[in-house]
Amino acid sequence: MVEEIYDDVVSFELNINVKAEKDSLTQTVISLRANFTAEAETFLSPIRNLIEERDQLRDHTSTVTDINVKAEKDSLTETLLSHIRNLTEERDQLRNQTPTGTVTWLTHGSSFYYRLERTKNWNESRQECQKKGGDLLIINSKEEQEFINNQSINAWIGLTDKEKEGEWKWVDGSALTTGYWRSGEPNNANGVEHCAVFLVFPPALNSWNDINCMQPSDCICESTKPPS
Ligand code: MMA
Ligand code: CA
Repeated sequence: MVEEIYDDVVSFELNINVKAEKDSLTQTVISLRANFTAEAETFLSPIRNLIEERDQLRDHTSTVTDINVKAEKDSLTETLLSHIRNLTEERDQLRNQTPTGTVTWLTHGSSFYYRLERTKNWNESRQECQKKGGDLLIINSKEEQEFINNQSINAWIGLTDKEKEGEWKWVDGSALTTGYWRSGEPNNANGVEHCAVFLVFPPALNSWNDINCMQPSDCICESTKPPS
């Protein structure tokens, strides 16, 4: 009995000691943790500042780039627009130098060729040519193709397949034998292209394209006598 009590007292004391030790260790851990956090903060805060600074620089850089690109674009646009204005003015002045109704013509071989600059669709152009005693141009030889090609004009010629798709005929009713089509032409784009035009750019012997007959264009007339 006495031994048992003794044992109890001893184990009670032991427990008290263990608890005290545990409490002190806990205190140590808490204070170590606090120190660590404080110390970590002294490292982290400069890094945070750097990250913030980097982000600000990034934003700034992209704004500066955007501004430069926009300025350059605006200035190029302005340059282009002013070129267009000048060219338009020049064209209008040149147009005005040729009074309406004045026809310039060229002789070549046994034909007279003249260009009507008032843009009309294919039928109207043909009528204009006929009014002047001719008809839309018919090309019978490579030599004639080269001669007209050298005049560098985008204009209707007397060639159409509007009666039957793919059957190209000259205005005198004869069938086309040798054509000077651009590569890929005639392609009857969108199924609406039945009249032939010269397309001077880029320069090539094969210079014809088929386009919509309703599109306005200049035209080349041909006649056996000077235009009336
Ligand atoms: C393209 C090409 C031609 C067609 C025109 C119509 C620019 O060239 O498809 O064959 O006649 O378009 O505008
Ligand atoms: Ca075409």
